[in-house]
Amino acid sequence: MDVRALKEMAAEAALSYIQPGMVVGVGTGSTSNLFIDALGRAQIHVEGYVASSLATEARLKSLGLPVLDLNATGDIPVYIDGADEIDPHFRLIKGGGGALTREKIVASAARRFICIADNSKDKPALGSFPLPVEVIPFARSFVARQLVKLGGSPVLRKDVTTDNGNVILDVTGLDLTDPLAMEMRINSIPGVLDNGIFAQRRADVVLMGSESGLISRA
Ligand code: ABF
Repeated sequence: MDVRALKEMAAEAALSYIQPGMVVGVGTGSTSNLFIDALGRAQIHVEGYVASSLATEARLKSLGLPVLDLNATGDIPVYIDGADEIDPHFRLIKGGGGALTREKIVASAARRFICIADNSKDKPALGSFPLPVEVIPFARSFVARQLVKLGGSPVLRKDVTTDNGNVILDVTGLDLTDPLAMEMRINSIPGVLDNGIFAQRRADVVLMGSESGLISRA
């Protein structure tokens, strides 16, 4: 089975968490795109979808799926999104696609966060994937120096401007043995909008496609 088929297995399984009439948060990335395609085929009569990026909004709309503004919805029953790394406690690294801030906002507004992935994302601990940090351009250099003081090696992601008009620093070398502490520490640097550690708001359910079938953890 190729990786796409494993992602599709997880994306299809996530459909069972959606009930008619719900507001559903939708993530960003290739696995989320497969989930959106599955939504297009399933045509569940939801109230609408809250998109975690402009790309997701465009894909939902291209399939005729109704998109809602987060400011016009209350709490969201369920959020479905992918990840770059998943640890055994359902803490995540996200943001390889650059949409981490809106993803964290929608995940935090959701009562349940269902993480969908192929099982290559299953890790004993976080930290091999470079940590994305969204930074206000004015503060780029200052924030990079603070990240070096924390033990990291930040690299500016080339030719990327986020949906919020910011830049991304991809950081290797950080000690993520306490992901929650590092999430908070990085977010306390002035100029950082958010970072891709999802420890404060972890996933509630993990659905992973694997060669031996769907792995479902809750
Ligand atoms: C988003 O998509 C991101 O947070 C993460 O970077 C990425 C997951 O990668 P993919 O689904 O493309 O494998 O959820």
